[in-house]
Amino acid sequence: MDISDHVRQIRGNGYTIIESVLSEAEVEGLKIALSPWLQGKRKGRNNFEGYDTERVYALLAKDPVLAKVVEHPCALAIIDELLEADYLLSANLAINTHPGETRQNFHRDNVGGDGADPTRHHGISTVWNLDDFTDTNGATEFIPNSHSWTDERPAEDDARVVKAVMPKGSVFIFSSSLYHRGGANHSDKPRLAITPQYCQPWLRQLETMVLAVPPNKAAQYSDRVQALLGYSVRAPGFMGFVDGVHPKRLIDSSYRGRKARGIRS
Ligand SMILES: O=C(O)CCC(=O)C(=O)O
Repeated sequence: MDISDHVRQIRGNGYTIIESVLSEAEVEGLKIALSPWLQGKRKGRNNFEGYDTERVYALLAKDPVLAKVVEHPCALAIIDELLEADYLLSANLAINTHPGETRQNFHRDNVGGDGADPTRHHGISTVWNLDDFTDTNGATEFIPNSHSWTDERPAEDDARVVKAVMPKGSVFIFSSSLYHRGGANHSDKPRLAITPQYCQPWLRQLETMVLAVPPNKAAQYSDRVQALLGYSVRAPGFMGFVDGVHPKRLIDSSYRGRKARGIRS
């Protein structure tokens, strides 16, 4: 399938899967970058986050290697076709679902609250699996076509549920209006994934990214990643400006200041 097939698939069915995008070495590099944060201390605080699931937020403040999936051309080429120019990174977290974790409730990402129109793409979410997603270890579950539902809600035992079974290094890309949930992990090993989620430029981001990744950290990233974080201005107009100037000026001055003080970014 080429990009237009994936775009058609997401518009039509709400999702697509691209298998084995990342090499073995890339998957390993991402796991190593995450490992200091996955020491069993960041378990979820409620049923949604999962009491047997580690969640690590603000990933781009933790290790620059983790930007690989945020700006992966394979995903962005598809999302560019589905969201408006200047779209943003809404959330970017790692989810390590441990054995014994139960399934989440079905939900949509970035719907924008009650009264939002679920038939519009408010965002596109991605799930990059760093372990194989199998029938038993908690692969993301979803209901095909549910991105276009206006009034219908899925029952938790809905028979139409499909699991995103895929070999590690793959990406599941879906409309944020698609009903989905993390599955239950009945296996004996944790299941790790990174989920960068993107939203329209007129929506509030789930994570306040310019605080999560302040200018001195954002300086090390590409222009594209900086723009996705929110160091950008929505054209036409100047939504997002700061103190009368483009927010990237803050990065540039922070970068210059750090360089002058001999600090590596
Ligand atoms: O862990 C997963 O597979 C999906 C998690 C999810 O949908 C969420 O936390 O919003």
